[in-house]
Amino acid sequence: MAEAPRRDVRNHVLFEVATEVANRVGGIYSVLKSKAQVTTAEYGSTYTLLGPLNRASAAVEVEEITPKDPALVATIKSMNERGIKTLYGRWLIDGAPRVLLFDTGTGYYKLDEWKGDLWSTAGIPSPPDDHETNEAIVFGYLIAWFLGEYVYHEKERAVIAQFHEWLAGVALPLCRKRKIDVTTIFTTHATLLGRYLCAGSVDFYNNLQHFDVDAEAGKRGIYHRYCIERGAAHSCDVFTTVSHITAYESEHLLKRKPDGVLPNGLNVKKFSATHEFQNLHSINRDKITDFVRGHFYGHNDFDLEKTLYFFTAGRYEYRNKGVDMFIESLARLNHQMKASGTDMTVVAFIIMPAQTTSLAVEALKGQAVVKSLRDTITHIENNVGKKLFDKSLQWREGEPIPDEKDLLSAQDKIMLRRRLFAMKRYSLPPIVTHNMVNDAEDPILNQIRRCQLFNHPSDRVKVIFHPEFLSSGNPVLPMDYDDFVRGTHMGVFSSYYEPWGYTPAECTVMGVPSITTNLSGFGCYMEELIENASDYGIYIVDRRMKGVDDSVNQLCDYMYDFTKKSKRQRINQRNRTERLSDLLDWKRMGMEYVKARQLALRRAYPDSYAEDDEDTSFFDGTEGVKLTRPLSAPGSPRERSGMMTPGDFASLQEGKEGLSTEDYIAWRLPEEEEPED
Ligand code: GDU
Repeated sequence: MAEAPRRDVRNHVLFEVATEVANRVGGIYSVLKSKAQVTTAEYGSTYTLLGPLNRASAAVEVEEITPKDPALVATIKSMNERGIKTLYGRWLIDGAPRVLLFDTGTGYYKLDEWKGDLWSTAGIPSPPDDHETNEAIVFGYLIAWFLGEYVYHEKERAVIAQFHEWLAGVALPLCRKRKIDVTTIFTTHATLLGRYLCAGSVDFYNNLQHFDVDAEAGKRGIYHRYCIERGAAHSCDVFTTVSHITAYESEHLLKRKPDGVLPNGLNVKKFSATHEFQNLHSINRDKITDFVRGHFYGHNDFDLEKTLYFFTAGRYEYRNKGVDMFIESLARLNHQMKASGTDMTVVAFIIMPAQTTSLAVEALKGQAVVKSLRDTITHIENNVGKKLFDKSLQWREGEPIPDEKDLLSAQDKIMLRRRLFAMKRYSLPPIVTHNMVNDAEDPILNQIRRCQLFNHPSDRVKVIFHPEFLSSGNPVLPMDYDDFVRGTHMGVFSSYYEPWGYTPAECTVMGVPSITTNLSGFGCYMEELIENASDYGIYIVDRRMKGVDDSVNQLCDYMYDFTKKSKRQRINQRNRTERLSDLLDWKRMGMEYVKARQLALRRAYPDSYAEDDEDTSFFDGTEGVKLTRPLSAPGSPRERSGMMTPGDFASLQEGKEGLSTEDYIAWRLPEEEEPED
């Protein structure tokens, strides 16, 4: 048989496959969307994201265009002719990457055939009633179909397909079995079993090596899903995950050691003036304050100038996201603040979507009564102003100057009196802004009840649970998430299970200090990278070596110390936090994706690389220095040479150097520093 022509590895084509392309579900959407700009800058039109078609969100996020790549045109045409509907277009985000979305509904006519095939070729079972798995199977078979046809039409260039998460992973064993001439990368953003085990009461990290994975998956009814995830991890050319902690977990739960770590970055937008983000903080803080005034109507007995806004946010995973610990620490903080006699107040927000029926009447009423008070006062202000003006015009020398007592009319007084009485309240300000479907059994509400954080006037810590993601269209708290984060003083993410954790990273690039844990990918990453991370507004709670009670106290101490900072100190800290954003920029983080793709090409097409060019491992073993103290005090840089690269920490494998460290986008923290007061 004639040897297949060698594919061009330099001018290769890149596909990225995920279920959250132009369709927000969770963190993977954030990865793809924020990374788009750097990837399109590198690949241009040879980069396409493949995902299932969600018509509602595609209508908003995608603009249809006509494909030009002849192989793509031929493949789409052939699939369309066999009944598969697709949408090709530009995703309307920074970078405007091309997307090809498959209507999985049009592939269901083959579901049974594909399920049988999955069992016979990969040994993966699929029960009849699991809709999510059925979707994953149809999507996976459509992707394998697409890639198979694409490489049949595209004979010149090498093709890389990168898959995110098990839901997009069914195509991986198929590509391997069918010997489709593509090279593949599988990136897991968590493991199924890890998420399930941690959500229960398991001592996860101390038992990772000992779990009987098949039995544990079986007990939780996710054996078939676990098979897909494990099958994907074992049949890709390059297996990666988002942090070292998840790499360790994957090695034990999926039984393959990842080839490398691809930490998540963000699309960092730099302001022309450094104080601009501080201005945004104050504008958005005022918006939150407006909400707080309404929420606490009748109980505005604390000084809003001396009030700090803390928050936690994310998908509702009570234990995994550390909400249990957050609320317990808030209770201790409340006690500590009361005991110290401080005049500060903390309002702690919990933003986690839960099942609700509607907004609560009390929450709506709060905003309404404060709004009518404001309207009435504006009206009175106008009346008073007009009267004062008229009286001043009529004034003659020798007469007394206009008396303020004559300015407020009887009618104004009645109006004001009405508004004041409307604000009388006989109950405490509510905890939750919505009517919950399962109020009595909701874990967050129950923990708040157990800790007795009831927004009593004597409480120095007030709690507000907003069981819906934020949006500027919401009548109670009309703010988008990013604006809300900017307006707060601190984010608290005391996660137990957190492969990466976008929320604290987003805080950092917006110059908002945050607390995270050394069980989160982000926390470990920052701890490795920065000496004295807390000076930069990155507080890391130890949930590995400490008992639960000690970790709760540590979290409480961090928050308590923060309440003692002066305004000036908080401003300085925000400046330092914001300076870290370059560390999280995709321009830097994206280099790990480049490395992964290089490794995938080398593994699939070793003949295309010169012998002395050989590279067998993803980790290049480069070591670097930690960032030192932000102030003039000397830091303690490690005995290292060269610059670290984002995936380098605690390398899982040592190997030859792949990309040289000079390839990394240079970053450095500015040295100037404002004086502390
Ligand atoms: N968010 C909103 N609106 C809100 C509150 C939050 O859009 O009102 C967004 C945040 O901006 C954030 C996302 O929700 O981007 C939540 O991010 P997480 O990292 O907490 O999301 P997931 O748990 O869904 O993500 C999973 C892992 C993370 C991380 C991520 C990407 O659990 O640790 O690795 O994949 O890799």
